[in-house]
Amino acid sequence: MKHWKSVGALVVMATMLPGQAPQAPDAATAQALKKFDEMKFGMFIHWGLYAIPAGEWKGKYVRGIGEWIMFRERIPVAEYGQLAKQFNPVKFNGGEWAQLAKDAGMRYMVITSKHHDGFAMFGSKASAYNIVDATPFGRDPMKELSAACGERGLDFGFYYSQDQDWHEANGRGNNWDFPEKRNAQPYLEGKVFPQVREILSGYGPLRLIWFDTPGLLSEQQVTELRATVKKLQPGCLINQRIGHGRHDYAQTGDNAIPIQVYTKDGKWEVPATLNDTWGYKKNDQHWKDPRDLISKLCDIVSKGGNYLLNVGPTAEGVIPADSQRILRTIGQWLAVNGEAIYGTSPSPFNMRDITWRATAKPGKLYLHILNWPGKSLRVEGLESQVTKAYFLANKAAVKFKKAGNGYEFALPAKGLDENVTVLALEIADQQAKVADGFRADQAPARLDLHAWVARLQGEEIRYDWATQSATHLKVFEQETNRLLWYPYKSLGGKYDVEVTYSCDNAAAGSKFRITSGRRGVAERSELTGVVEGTGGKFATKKVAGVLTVNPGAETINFQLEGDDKSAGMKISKMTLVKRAD
Ligand code: FHN
Repeated sequence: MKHWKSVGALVVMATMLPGQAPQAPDAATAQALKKFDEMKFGMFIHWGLYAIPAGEWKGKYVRGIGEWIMFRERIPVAEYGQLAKQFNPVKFNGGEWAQLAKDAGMRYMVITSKHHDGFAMFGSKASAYNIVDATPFGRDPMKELSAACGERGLDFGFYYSQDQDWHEANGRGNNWDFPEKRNAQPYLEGKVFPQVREILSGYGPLRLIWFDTPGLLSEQQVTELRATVKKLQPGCLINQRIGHGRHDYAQTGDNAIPIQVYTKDGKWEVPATLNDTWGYKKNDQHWKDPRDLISKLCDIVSKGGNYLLNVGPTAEGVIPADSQRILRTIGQWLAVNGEAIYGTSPSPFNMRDITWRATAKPGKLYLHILNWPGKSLRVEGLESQVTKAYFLANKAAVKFKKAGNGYEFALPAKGLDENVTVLALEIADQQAKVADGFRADQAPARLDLHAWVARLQGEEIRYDWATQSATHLKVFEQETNRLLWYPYKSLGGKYDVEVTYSCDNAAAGSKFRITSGRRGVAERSELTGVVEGTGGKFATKKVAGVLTVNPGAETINFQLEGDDKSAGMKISKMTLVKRAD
């Protein structure tokens, strides 16, 4: 069971990223970045041999993300490679996939050309372990897909796992077939550089190349990898997971959304799942609610990011029906409200709660109402004069008045849209003026970290919309379900901490732990406490001690320790109160 721990270690390398400045852009890169920033929403596709076992090996359910099955089960290369002989996605239709992305309002697509299992999903001369040469399918689906995207005006890009390759003795990760010390250079020269050249040469202009789990490659190797890309397509953007700061734009961790507006390290993107896996897993039916995803899109864009939302097609080449339903719902929302998303700039306000988010265009503000506040919406700190307010959904004028340090808008009792209603404001300034204390670059003195903003990590953890809280905080020997918030340079200092939760008296008693730190870095701050019974009602409890958040801290975590007696507790938020000392 020891190897489960190393899954964590390998994934960690992919997530401890924001905080590095990107490479200074040349003209082609700068132009591509501008386009990329405008697009906001893209489709991620994880498709490979792992779609055949689909989360089950030899009749046994395998926990965790589906595309990691080879690693988790330590399946020998010779055995896993047999899957290629069965791979025959006869229902694959590139036009349908591209059309789905288009219908969803997505503006770009990124698909796995080679994941960590080492199998190329394109016709490769550099390795016979590829979809054209090793499967009965015998076609190159990437040709069809890149063409279908081009026809529909969607930008196209490839995911490529550069360091991890469990098929190769000199790739990283497979120590069950290849226990000897690895030498990355021959693997890079024999497979990675040639395949990267292939995908940059045979599939038209790529908007981006998406490397992953940079891991252990040297700075020189990564610099050469970057040069290989830019030599063939200077305008092809390179994501942060290339490693060593050789990127054009950044990623947050998987499913990780910064708690505040984040513009310090250039453009960034949130890679995220529709359920709990990237590659298809037949048992994973934990589909996220379209309302949640639409709200997350607003949240991410208001903070400065793009949203790269994943689908995991089956081995037959079909995108699961639930994924299609969810994506088309998002597309319908964007058809009405896209003006408030595409081509916008981030919120000029800081995020105080989860009632609304804002995006901006010159002379305009868009207020995305995520949780309907009743008959009026107060927007504190807005100093620019509002000249007009209306809903994007029906263009109906909304009454407003100046109130205190901001504005108050009169709302109907219910939202116009069951997902998110957007209120558009015309303002007298090109860029909104916002009062001190409310501006995007200032964290509120009492900062509520809502469960909704956290990454909910684990297969069992759930978000309960009715109470806006997270529950099912299960603890397993190798994994713990938990909430993670991502400050990404927006915080720094010492904080008193309060936790708002509910717990039945009979289920009380588990120890909880709150930590702040950067993974892979020993220094971290930690508080512990015991879950108290609240008679099932929400109550706010102060935690003993002081939490130190380093300005470079990547996460703030909440989890139960030791036993899962209180797993059914519901946590709605953690509040950080800045201390004077
Ligand atoms: O290990 C991969 C994982 O399988 C998946 O591809 C995600 C997508 O962002 N990236 C890695 C983990 O961060």
